[in-house]
Amino acid sequence: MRGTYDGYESPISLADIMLKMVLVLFIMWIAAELQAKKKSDDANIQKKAEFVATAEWNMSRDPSIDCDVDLWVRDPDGNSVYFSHKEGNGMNIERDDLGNRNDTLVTADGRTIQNAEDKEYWYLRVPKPGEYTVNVHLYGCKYNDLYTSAEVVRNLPVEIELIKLNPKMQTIDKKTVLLEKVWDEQTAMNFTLDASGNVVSVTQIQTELVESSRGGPNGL
Ligand SMILES: [Ca+2]
Ligand SMILES: [Ca+2]
Repeated sequence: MRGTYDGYESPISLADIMLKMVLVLFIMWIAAELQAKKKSDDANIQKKAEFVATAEWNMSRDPSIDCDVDLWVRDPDGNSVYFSHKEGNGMNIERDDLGNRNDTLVTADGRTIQNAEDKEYWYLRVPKPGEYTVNVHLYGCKYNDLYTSAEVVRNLPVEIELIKLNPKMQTIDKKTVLLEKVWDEQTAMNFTLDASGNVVSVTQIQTELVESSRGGPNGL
C-alpha cells in the first residue's frame, strides 16, 4: 500500500521510509562499533608491549661528555628499527636521544624542565619466532664542546638491558659494552624467541646492522 498526501499517491510508502531509516541507523551502529573496536585494538597494541630493551650512556652525568648513541634492533625477518625508522613490524624506538642536546623539554604549560638522561628505549609489541639482534652505535660525540674526530678513542660505556614484561617483569640480559670511537657499532645481544614468545637463547655474536642498512656515513 502506497502512502497518500492530499489525495496524491506517493511513490514512497511510510513503511519504505521507516525501513530505510532503520537500515541507515543499523549501518551507523555497525560503523560506530567498528570504530570503537579499532580504537580499542590500537590502544591495546600501543600499551601491551611484551619486551623492552634500553641503552643508557653517560650515567655519571658528566657535563663534559655529550655523545649521541643510537639503539638498533633487527627482527627475525630482517626488519630494523632505529632513530630515523622508529616504527614498524610490531616494534618501535621510542625517541632518538641526542645526548645533551634534547635534554631540555618544554611542558604544555610552558615550563622548561631537564630530562637528565641519555637513554633510548625499544619496545616489542608483536613478538615473532626467531632471532632478534640488539646493537648500539656511536653516532657522534663531543668532549668539552668540541666534536670528537672518528680517530679519537673514547671507549664510551653503554649499558644495555633486555626485559620481558609479561606475565611479570623479568630481566633477560644486562651488560655493558664499550663503544671505542665515533661510528663504532657493537652487538649487545642476540636473543631468540619461540612461537609462544618465550626466550630460548641469548648470545652475543657481532652482527653489523648500520652499514648494511644505511650504507655508512656517506649514506646519511
Ligand atoms: Ca640517539
Ligand atoms: Ca639525553
